[in-house]
Amino acid sequence: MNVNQQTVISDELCERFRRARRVFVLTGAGVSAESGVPTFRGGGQTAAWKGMPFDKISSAGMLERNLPEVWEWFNYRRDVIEKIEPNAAHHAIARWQQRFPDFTLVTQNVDGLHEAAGSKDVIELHGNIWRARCISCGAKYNLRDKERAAARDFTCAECGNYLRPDVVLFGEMLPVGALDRAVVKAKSAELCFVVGTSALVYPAAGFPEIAKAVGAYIVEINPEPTPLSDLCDEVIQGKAGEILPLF
Ligand code: BJW
Repeated sequence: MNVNQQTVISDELCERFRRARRVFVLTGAGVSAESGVPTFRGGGQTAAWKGMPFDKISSAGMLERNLPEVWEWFNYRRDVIEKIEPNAAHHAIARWQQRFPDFTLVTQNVDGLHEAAGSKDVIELHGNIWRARCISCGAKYNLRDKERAAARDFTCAECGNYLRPDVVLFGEMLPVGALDRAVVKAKSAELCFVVGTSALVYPAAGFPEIAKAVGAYIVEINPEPTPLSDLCDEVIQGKAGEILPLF
């Protein structure tokens, strides 16, 4: 194990951060936790909806069996997220984009808070809760469109078939373009931050391994250890909103 467990940033990391050109950041639900978005796992708890674990309700099987129930779960979550603002972690990551010549932000989050903080070209691996997609023709709809969202009319204006949330559920393939871009960037990273993810869900959890294999320095920021902690060069145990603004 090569873990420097600490609550402050080491001199080595400061120096690497100062000199880095190619920086790769992978975020998960923990980066939005301090904004008030519930995580899926962590703190010994697992999210559930009406007693159903989230990996059942957010699954390809449930979408086939009970699309209205899936919509109810996502409508509920949009209602929660709508009132929420980006936090200091989202803002720090948005600033990093200005600082590094080659900066990549890959998020597993569907909440859109990185964009709200000003991040550009975010690779959204698991889609976005503010979009719907036709199950038949693939037409996409912006659910920030108040009229459509208020009507909760989830049928396609193009072909009349059902819409579904434009997110990647368990057992579904990730958007190929997003996955390919993330792999290419992970393969050229010098410095890789893994922030607020339990690192249990693949393929996202594989990116730090890819970056490590090409010699990148891997830094994890999380209040709890994860299966990736042992791979990391530094583990900063703490909240993203408190640690990231220190850089
Ligand atoms: C803080 C904090 C603070 C708290 N500051 N931190 C290889 C091996 C085994 C299985 C597979 C494999 N490859 C693929 C699979 C199957 C599956 C998978 O990975 N399963 C594992 C769980 C075993 N993967 C898939 O199905 C993916 N599809 C795929 O690979 O297709 C091909 C294929 C299919 C089937 C079989 C094989 C291949 C798709 C995955 C889609 C994930 N979708 C979800 C739901 C999205 C929609 C929705 O929002 O409902 O995405 S699941 C859920 O987990 C969500 C998240 O993006 C994802 C990751 O969670 P994340 O972000 O890590 O959050 P948490 O809650 O888990 O952790 C929060 C962390 O924050 C904790 O560590 C806290 O400590 C920390 N924290 N406060 C910093 N303030």
